[in-house]
Amino acid sequence: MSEENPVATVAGGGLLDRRLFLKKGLVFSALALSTENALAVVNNAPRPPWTAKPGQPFSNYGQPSQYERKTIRWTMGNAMAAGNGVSCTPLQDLEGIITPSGLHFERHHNGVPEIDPAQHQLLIHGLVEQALTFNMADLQRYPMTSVLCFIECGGNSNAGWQSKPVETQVGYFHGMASCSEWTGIPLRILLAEARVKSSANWLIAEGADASLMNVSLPLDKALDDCILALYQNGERIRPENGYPLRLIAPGWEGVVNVKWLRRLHLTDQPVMARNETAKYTELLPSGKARQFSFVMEAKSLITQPSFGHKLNAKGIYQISGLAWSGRGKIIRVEVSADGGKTWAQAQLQEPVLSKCFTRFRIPWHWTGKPAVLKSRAIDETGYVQPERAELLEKQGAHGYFHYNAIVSWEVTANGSIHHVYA
Ligand SMILES: Nc1nc2c(c(=O)[nH]1)N[C@H]1C(S)=C(S)[C@@H](COP(=O)(O)O)O[C@H]1N2
Ligand SMILES: [Mo]
Repeated sequence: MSEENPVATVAGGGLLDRRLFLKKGLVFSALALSTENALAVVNNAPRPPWTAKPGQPFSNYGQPSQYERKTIRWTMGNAMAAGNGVSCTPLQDLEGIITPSGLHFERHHNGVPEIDPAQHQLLIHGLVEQALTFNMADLQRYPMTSVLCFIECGGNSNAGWQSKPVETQVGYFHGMASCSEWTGIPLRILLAEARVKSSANWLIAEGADASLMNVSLPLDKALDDCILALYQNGERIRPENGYPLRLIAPGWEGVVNVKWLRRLHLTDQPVMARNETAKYTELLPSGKARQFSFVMEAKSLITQPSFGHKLNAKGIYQISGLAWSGRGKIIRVEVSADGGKTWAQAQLQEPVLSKCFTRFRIPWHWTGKPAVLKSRAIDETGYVQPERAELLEKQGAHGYFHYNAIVSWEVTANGSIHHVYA
């Protein structure tokens, strides 16, 4: 399409009104057929082989189509310590807001423990009137609730700190972020049962993996919206993501979402663990490091089209992407097709939930000229996702964690897509 489909642009570079998706007669790329030819397709085409014999029998646990075998997590292990590394969610290949459990990113410090739920226990102790232990069957009796939220590693997108734009697919760059429905027990219920002493301010959560990873969490957050999750997207949590029990701290950096949870120790001070001192802190231009920077600030990125995709023809495309904020709901996502000179408002797909992935979309008429696509998220606190230069000015150029700058995709005249700092 569509030199003959003149729709008014709402911003430079061919961005169209977000409501145009609802308009009839907008031509995307389907092959147009006459009625005669359409009938011929139905009547004369050879019958596809899968309609000629009965299909496969039932299966106990469904798997993706064999044609989708390329939609996988990219694993980045550590040659010296196989269990320490990450695998990334292929965000560029997914749609909607929920990450399939088998594609949720992974970050382990010492591998995935094989925990027998019949032997696993949770201990709550320290500054409480009554220390308690729970086995998994005990926990099943408590009232549960669901939280749909993203988990994002504080180190996600850290290639953005490099001085030259790294050319790789979205998932490899930004895929240490995923979104699930987590179901479990509000932590405040269990803390009330243990009767937390007024001297308690912190809670140290510890996992039952070989790294016994632990981190400190302010008690306020624990009492606010944390849950102890037993289920992920309806089924028991996958081993990689914390089976049989995990702490969920919505909107807060991945590391405090302790997996394989075995202990909650109530204290008056943080424990100063490795992952809140040596790691997951940010060196600032002043030379001081920022510690306990829990909240993941608003971020967005265009996943479709993005690096690795190719536009094969001029015409109308749907730009699609993800936005999220650890502070609450996304209220607006703006998209630019001219490198940030002008912006248009994208459509937010319902439901728009607090601390959850939000899917945005906007139609775009690509005329075949070079363009630079960007997206910018704004959350309910009024926070605006910064341009890269702004982020560097505030945080310095030597960061590693909490990179949330605007992402720019350059579309060249031949339709290939590159990552640029623009
Ligand atoms: N016990 C334990 N919990 C852990 C970790 C770990 O190695 N051990 N990694 C943390 C980090 S750094 C992140 S980003 C998240 C990743 O969660 P996921 O693997 O389910 O995506 O888990 C956190 N919880
Ligand atoms: Mo992390």
